[in-house]
Amino acid sequence: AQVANPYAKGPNPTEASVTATTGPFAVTTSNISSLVSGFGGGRLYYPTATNQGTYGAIALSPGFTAGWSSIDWLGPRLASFGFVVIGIETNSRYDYPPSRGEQLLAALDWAVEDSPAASRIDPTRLAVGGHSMGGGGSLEAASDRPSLKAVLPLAPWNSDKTWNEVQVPTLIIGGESDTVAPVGSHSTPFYNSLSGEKAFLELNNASHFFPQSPNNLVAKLAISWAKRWVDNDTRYSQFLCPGPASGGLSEVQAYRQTCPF
Ligand code: 9J3
Ligand code: ZN
Repeated sequence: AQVANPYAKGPNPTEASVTATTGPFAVTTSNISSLVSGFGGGRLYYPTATNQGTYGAIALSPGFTAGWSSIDWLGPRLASFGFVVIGIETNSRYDYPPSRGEQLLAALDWAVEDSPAASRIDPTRLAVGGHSMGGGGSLEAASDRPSLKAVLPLAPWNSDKTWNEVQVPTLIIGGESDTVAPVGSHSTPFYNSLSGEKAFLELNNASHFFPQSPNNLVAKLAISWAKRWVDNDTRYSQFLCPGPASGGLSEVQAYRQTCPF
């Protein structure tokens, strides 16, 4: 007989549910003081319900010179599917990826130990992500903390092109027309070097700034990646394997993955 997955939560997903602007869980939001240790504060999003078991937590960093507000649509979007999300401000908006990686880990530690959502979080199921240098920082975090369950780099930028030490499941999303972190010199070599389960979505004609606007395809894959690897919820594999098709009028320039998973 099949053993129920204790981490799976919410109804069986459909194409409509994973592209909807909100998920099944009501979300509580609060500001994070800039006086916290190791990162610059930000905003916390967590499912209000206390009868769903514990939640995984995902820390997200904006890019160079940007604040959390630049990508804040992702906070409630992910949290409403059953995750605690920490949207960070960086200590300085000029911090580079190694610092952003440390700050993402500090934000997870704060969330688990000191945040209003601490009692809701399963400290063994944590993830990171971010935009540009924040995405590059999420790879740094995964390199430093192999116990992470998932990485979500969006238009990632890093001067380090080689991440073979990273075995944490990683979904990279890049833009075909990104001239700041071109996929050919960032996302593609990052993806090729990763050693664990991975997927790479290249968005047709998208610029470096695609993560700064709500996008149903980005949300669908990010939610599915977090569900699959943070919650071990294989009900979401259908959106990752074989994954979105390219060609014609598709938003997809290319999609690669290491399915089945
Ligand atoms: O976080 C980013 O948008 C990084 C792109 C960048 O401006 O890098 C130049 C050093
Ligand atoms: Zn490296």
